[in-house]
Amino acid sequence: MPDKIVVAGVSVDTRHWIGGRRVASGDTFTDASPIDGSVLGEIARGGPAEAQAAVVAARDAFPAWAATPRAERARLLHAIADGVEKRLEELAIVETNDNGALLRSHRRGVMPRVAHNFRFFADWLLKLDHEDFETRGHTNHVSWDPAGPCVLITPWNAPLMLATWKVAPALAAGNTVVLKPAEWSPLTASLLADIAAEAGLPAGVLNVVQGYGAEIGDALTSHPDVRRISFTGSVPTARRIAASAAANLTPLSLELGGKSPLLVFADADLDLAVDLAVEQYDNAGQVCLAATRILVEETVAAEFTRRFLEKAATLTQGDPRDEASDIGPNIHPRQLEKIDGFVQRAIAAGARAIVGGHRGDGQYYAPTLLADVAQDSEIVQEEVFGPVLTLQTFADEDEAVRLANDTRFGLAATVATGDTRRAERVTAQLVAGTVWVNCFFVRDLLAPFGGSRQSGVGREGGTWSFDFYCDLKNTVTAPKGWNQD
Ligand code: TXE
Repeated sequence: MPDKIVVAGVSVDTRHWIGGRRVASGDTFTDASPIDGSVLGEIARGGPAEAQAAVVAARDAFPAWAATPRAERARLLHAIADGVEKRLEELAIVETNDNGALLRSHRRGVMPRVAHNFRFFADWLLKLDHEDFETRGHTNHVSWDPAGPCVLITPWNAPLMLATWKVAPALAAGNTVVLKPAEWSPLTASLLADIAAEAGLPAGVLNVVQGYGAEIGDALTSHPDVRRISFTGSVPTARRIAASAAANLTPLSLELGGKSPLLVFADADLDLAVDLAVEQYDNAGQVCLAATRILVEETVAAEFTRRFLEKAATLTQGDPRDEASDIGPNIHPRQLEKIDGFVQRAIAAGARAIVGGHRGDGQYYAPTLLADVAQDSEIVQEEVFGPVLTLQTFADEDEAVRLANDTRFGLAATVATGDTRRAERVTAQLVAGTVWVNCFFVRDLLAPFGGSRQSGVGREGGTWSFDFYCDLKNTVTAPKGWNQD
């Protein structure tokens, strides 16, 4: 297996990055591009041995990194952000070739945010306050202690973005990291390892292992030296990880799927509501937050649908490297099959495709809107993770809230209304980690992010990230002179 492959002119190392060294595996897996199915290269296929080596490297590097002054840790994180910005175009083009998301989004939105993830947590680290207070003359000192080696397991829908949401706060907190990116999009994690090394991050502080979750995952998540596990991905995999982590009661952060609603009230700006609805096709629908259940007040449903059709007809589906494209391919032939399975079963059960309802060419799926769907049907209850939306109507506010909350998920919800009072009433009743009113996808790292119900456990962002990645310690010191003659 060659140690490096060239993707769109960018050289990417296909080996693991463990303890500051590139490490090959005997076996490999094939990484293909969703754009045209072409093989990008063979990637090191890690298993228990690589998991063990990476956790040991992280464990050995931990004491020195934890003891590194905060200002120095912050400086190194800013240096990584500089490296991301310097190689922004390379990261953008490699990510697009690897996961099929739009190049223009990677260039202008995602990769700048990747750099921001490092800067934000570097700055936050410096603001993190230790607390002191007194109890009957005794001093309480509450400190944010680094927890230890962290295993971070990430998905393919926004590979570097979601990886760095975890890597940046974990490193800032003084922890060491083993990052396992998804096997369908392994490349930018390898570039991140290069960037971190160039920035001067000490060996073993960030390790990257590649491979199939089923082969390397358990050895990582059941390892007794791992102090935190953070995972973004599917609910079934989260259950396996939670079971594996239970052996050592390793604390978990789980960011899982969703089946979020978009509630459109008759008093809403309908053009805005339609824009919000069509936005759900972004990233070919492979967004955990996507509001895939569109709930519209009966009286405006016909007009909403008419405008939706008009707007959807303006979308261009095509090569994600083309600046003119709005919707790219789906990640993998298996994902495409899964999406089509959901749609065809829904149609067989009586759903009506207002638009789409079928595959496109290659790995593309036609943007789809399905009406006449029952609330308890699979298409309304299960996460599709493709460009597939459902349309339902409601008679009044109570019914809107009831339908919105009738799900095992609770990641996000969006409300379109022109009535502030209504917005307050409705948002107060919705079960969701994030609720947007007349907007979507506005995400500040200061805010807590995560899901209720089966959409996840824990919150990421701002202080909440440090809550998770630190061991909070309270040290109580007796008053001077206590117990002394
Ligand atoms: O995800 P997995 P898959 C949802 C979405 C999608 C479905 C399936 O509905 O259609 O999940 O996607 C690693 N121990 N989301 O199967 O399996 C795996 O290698 C440890 C929502 O690709 O959850 C990868 O790195 N790790 C979502 C990561 O888990 C294991 C994003 C995610 O893969 C493992 C992705 C194991 N036993 C999918 N098995 C979101 N919330 O954004 C797998 N992995």
